[in-house]
Amino acid sequence: MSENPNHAQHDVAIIMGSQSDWETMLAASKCLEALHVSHDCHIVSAHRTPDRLVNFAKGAVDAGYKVIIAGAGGAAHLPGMVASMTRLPVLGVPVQSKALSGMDSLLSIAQMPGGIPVGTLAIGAAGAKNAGLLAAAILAVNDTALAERLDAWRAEQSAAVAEKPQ
Ligand code: RP5
Repeated sequence: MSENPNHAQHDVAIIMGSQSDWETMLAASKCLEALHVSHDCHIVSAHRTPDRLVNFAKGAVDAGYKVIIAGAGGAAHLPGMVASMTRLPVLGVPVQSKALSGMDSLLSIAQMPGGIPVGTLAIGAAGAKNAGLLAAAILAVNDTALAERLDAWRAEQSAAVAEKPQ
């Protein structure tokens, strides 16, 4: 992870509000790794590192990112604030909070006012995994090789489901 989030050239940026979010957001990174999608991961807190947030969001297009995955919990302002400062698609992952089991995160991320969209996924690791898959699907629109890898990943998933319970 580089010190300056805007130095590296990657298709996807995974950002999260805290080190404590990494356990959840790892699922997005693993998914992108499996599909060979270049990405990097950074801690960017809307509340604790506001300058880092502004630098990241305003520099994201020039840095070459095409999709941003942003995970946060509690009063989860990170995805919406990033979306307000970049035209790149932002996929928000509500991290499960201790106090309210992630309902606070979900509503904070999903209930954006009209005009600044955040694509909101499910609470927790399932949402992070799906954010990775959705980022790959967005990139696959203009990347035939990635589209084939995504199709193969999905076919493998289907093949792994038994017809009868064991
Ligand atoms: C949010 O506060 C983070 O996204 C995290 O989910 C939550 C708790 O952060 P820590 O207190 O664990 O650093 O900003």
